[in-house]
Amino acid sequence: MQGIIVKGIGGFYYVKINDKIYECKARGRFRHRDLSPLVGDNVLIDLDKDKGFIKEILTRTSELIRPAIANVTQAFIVFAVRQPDFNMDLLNKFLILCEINKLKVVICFNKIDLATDANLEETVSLVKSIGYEIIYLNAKAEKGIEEIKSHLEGNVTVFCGPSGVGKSTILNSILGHSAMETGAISERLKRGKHTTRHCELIEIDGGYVADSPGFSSLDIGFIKKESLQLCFPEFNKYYDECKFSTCMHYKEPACAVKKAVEAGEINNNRYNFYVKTLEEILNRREWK
Ligand SMILES: Nc1nc2c(ncn2[C@@H]2O[C@H](COP(=O)(O)OP(=O)(O)OP(=O)(O)O)[C@@H](O)[C@H]2O)c(=O)[nH]1
Ligand SMILES: [Mg+2]
Ligand SMILES: [Zn+2]
Repeated sequence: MQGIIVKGIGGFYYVKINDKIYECKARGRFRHRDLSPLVGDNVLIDLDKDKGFIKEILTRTSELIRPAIANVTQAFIVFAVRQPDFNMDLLNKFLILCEINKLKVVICFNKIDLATDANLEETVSLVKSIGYEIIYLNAKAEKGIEEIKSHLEGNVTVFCGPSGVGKSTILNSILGHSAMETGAISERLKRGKHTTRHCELIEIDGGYVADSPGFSSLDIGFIKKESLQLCFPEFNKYYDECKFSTCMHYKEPACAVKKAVEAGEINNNRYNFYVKTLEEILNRREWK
């Protein structure tokens, strides 16, 4: 029988087949192959009364490490305009991971009720220059929720972002009830309390949505240096004009990407992040 893993807790996987959920264990052989089942995996299971065993994981179309989830088709990257403060480096890293996995991306700015005009404008113009779709929300007052809903059909959508930005609050507004636990921002630390502990898929009209635990760091060190530039979609239209076909847009002369940065067509901040990440990747290789 084939189903989809909607939740995984303490070595048990909850596999949905039609409208029933089966508690399953994974067969040991996955561990030998360094493969463990993920939420979102399409799996084949054997049933013994009501207990199930996962016997095969079907090929994944995408795989995220943080949050750990498979077969997602789109990511809503959620940040708050304040409480906790917006973090451009973290957004850049997550965008890279989404591009590597070829996911559709929507950037959500939540808590617009807390924004002072100046800080919102600055952040937004930086993010707009990248070119991704942006949705503004005040999830507590259910503002922006309809716009989110209009993107969900036919997709497996993960909501990700730092702790306390309001991912679970958005999910609850979409679902129309408090399915997810939410937590107030810590007054002392000014950040979330890491309320959500697990990824969980929830079926909605014509698709799935997943809440996920907040994160404060992401590892992108495994990316190949040649792949990195492909993760910056706004560089795309300039590649062909670089003098060298192998141009990394780094120290090479006659680089069209660098010219576009100088001309203000590509955002400086994004280019600097590209260079910083490229150098990290290059340095890592040297020491190996
Ligand atoms: N002012 C304001 N507060 C909000 C808004 N959306 C959510 N919150 C509050 O922000 C706090 C954190 O919300 P959560 O939904 O738990 O955040 P989360 O992103 O799920 O956090 P983790 O589960 O820790 O990753 C809660 O106290 C929410 O009530 C909003 O639009 N405006
Ligand atoms: Mg949460
Ligand atoms: Zn170049």
